[in-house]
Amino acid sequence: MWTENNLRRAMANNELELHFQPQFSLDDRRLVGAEALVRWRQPDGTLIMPGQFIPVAEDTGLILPLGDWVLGEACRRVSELLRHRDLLIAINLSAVQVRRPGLAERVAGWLSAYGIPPSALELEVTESVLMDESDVVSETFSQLREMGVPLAIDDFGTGYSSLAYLKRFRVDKLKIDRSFVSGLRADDPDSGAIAEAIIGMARSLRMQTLAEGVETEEQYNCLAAMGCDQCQGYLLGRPMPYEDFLEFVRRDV
Ligand code: G
Ligand code: G
Ligand code: MN
Ligand code: NA
Repeated sequence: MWTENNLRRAMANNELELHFQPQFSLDDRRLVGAEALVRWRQPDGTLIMPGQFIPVAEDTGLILPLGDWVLGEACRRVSELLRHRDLLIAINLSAVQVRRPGLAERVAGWLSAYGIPPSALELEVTESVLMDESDVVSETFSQLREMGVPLAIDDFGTGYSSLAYLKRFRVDKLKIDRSFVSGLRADDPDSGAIAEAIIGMARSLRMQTLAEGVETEEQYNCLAAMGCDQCQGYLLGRPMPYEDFLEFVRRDV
C-alpha cells in the first residue's frame, strides 16, 4: 500500500494525470462527453490506479488537495476540449470533499479561472453522500444547483439507501452501476429488471440515465430498447490519456 508521504511527493512532483473514458448517447452512438479518472504516473512510467491510492488520500486528508487538483485539471482540459466541440466532462468527488464547507466556491473559482460554463462540468457522488444529513452537504448541493453545475449519482443502486433523497436533492443523472449491466441478455427479460426499474424511475423524476460498464453489443441493444439515455464502457471506449481522447474527439466530429 502507498503511504501518505509517497502520495505527497507524487503530488508535489506533478505525477498525477487525468484519463478520460468517453460517454455516448445510446440512440445514435454520438460522443457526448467523458468521465475523468485520476491515475498516478510514476517516474518509471508505471501507472497506478486510483483504487490503490484514493483510499490512502481519503484516510489522510490528502484527498482535499488531490480533489482540488482534479477539479482544476478537469476544468483546464474542458476549456481545451470546448474549442473542438460541446462536451460534458464528469469528475468523481469523494465524500470527504463534499462534507467540507467551501466546495461550491472552489468549483466556482475553477470555472471562472478557465472561463468555462458550469454546464460543461458534471460532479459524480455516491448515494451515501446524499444520505448525509449535514447542513454543509445540502447547502453545497443547493449552491451547485444554483450555479448550474450538473450532478450525477455514481454506482446507482448499490448503496443502502432510501430513495427519498432523490426528491430532496434533484440530481440530473443516475449512473446505473455495471453490476446491473453485466448480466443483460436479450433472451432473458428478467436480466434487465433492475436497469429497467432505474430507467423508469429516472424518467418520472426527469433525470437522465447513463449505463456503466457496457462491454457487448447485446448489453448495448438491451439498454437502447429500455430507453436508457447514455452509456460508457469497454465496448465503445476505455479510459485513455488526454491526448488520445483529444484524437478520439477530433475523429468523431
Ligand atoms: O479508474 P478506475 O478505472 O480504476 O476507477 C476506479 C475508481 O476510482 C472510480 O470508480 C472512482 O470511484 C475512483 N476515482 C477515479 N478518479 C477519481 C478522482 O478523481 N477522485 C475520486 N475521489 N475518486 C476517483
Ligand atoms: O467512478 P466509477 O466507480 O464508476 O469508476 C469507473 C470504473 O469502471 C473505472 O475503474 C473504469 O476503469 C471501470 N470501467 C469502465 N468501463 C468498464 C467496463 O466496460 N467494464 C469494466 N469491467 N470496468 C469498466
Ligand atoms: Mn464514476
Ligand atoms: Na460508477
